[in-house]
Amino acid sequence: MKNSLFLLFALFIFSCKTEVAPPEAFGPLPSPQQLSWQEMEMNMFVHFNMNTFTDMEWGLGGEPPTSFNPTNLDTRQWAQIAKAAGMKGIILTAKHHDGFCLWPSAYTEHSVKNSPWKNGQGDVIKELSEACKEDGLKMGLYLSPWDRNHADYGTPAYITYFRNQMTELLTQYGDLFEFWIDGANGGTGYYGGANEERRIDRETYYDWDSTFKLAFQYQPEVIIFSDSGPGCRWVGNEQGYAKETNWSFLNTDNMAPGIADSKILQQGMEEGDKWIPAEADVSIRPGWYYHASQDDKVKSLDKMLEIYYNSVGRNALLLLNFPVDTTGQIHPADSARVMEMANQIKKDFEDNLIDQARLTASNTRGESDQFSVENIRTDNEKYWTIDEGLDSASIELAFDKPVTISRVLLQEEISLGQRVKSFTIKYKKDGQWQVLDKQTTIGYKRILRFPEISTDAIQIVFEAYRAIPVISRVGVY
Ligand code: FUL
Repeated sequence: MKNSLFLLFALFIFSCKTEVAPPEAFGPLPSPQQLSWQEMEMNMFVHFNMNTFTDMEWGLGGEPPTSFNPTNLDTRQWAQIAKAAGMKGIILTAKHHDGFCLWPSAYTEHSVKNSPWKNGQGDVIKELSEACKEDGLKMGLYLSPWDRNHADYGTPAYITYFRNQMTELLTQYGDLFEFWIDGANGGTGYYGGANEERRIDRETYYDWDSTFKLAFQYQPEVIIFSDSGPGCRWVGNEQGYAKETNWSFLNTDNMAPGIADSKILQQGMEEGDKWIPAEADVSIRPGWYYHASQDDKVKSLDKMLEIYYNSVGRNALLLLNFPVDTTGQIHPADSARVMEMANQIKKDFEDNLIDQARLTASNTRGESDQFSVENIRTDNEKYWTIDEGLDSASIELAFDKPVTISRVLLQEEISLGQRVKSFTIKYKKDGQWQVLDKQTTIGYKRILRFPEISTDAIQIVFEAYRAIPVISRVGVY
């Protein structure tokens, strides 16, 4: 009897040791759709529409549909470039501010159906959806709320029109991963021939809550982009970078599409009550639309890499725009540049030196293998975390032979929340710890770039966090 009690007790202790409870999720959390969206990391944006043919950035709305006439439209070419460059989806301007529709909408004559392209029988959205499917890419669409063509813009009738168009796009082309709501809204325009200035109340005119509800009725999984989400938020600039401190939280009181403080959007809100991660949009050229005069103004490789490191490397998704030209294809200068960028990124992360490191941690949750620091080596579901109540934690990478590095990559397990507020990276030089960098947030992914150093040990100290750090991956390159 005594023996069996002892055995039970031993079993109890043993099971306590092997089954340590994982940390509880903390704060606002991403939905499963937001999680998969974040993992896309880099997507293609395509600005191609009436402006392509009028050499404009913002058409006035009175352009004749006959001006739209690509000579050799090839959405497969777009998809192949996106895929080759490692992008996972394509978002196209189905309708920009000038109101011209790339699909034969039943609700307007201002569309491809009255253009000479394919004798009015064409549908660019359909062609893109097929190309994306063939290449395993996801498709998203931009539908401008501002419409400088429509006679009813500014009245309630236009809201019905806008929702009808949204319904067409969300029901006729398969799954959309993202629906893009731009903030520019109101001003002068053609407006069915009125040629006047019209202003709307950005907060109330669209009754966004009801409009989004309608969108979710058709596609419950779609990520809706706008200044204030709800799926993801504008990063607050069009240069393609987030701030170093970048929280995926936002408090959207007093915000709406087109109403937001861009400084806040660039870094999120540490105390925000909703998970609304940042999307950094930027064009590979100065303009969003194609202008032959910008053929020699494609961003340099250095600039492109800076954009990558300042977006993907700062907890944002990169939406890289290609101004498709009048043939209907991506210009060779742009495709060449994005491939240079993709190849360089691949090279930058080819050789992860963590493979050669011995890892130790200041603490491991319940001393359990389940939460071992070994988990940070690879990109899997497992992570390293610590016991509750500790107010600092660190990990150390030791190398038998000195390594030369110029990048460190960190990832939090964001399904459990974004937690880290500040961390310091140190490296050993002549037997002494030196500070390499002191930084703030991590989030889904944080990459630090710095001039090469040679070292035989690296230490990452997590100094402040909203809840104990949960680190899914570390890489050194
Ligand atoms: C802006 C628009 O006004 C530009 O034309 C472009 O579409 C850009 C992505 O968003 O707000």
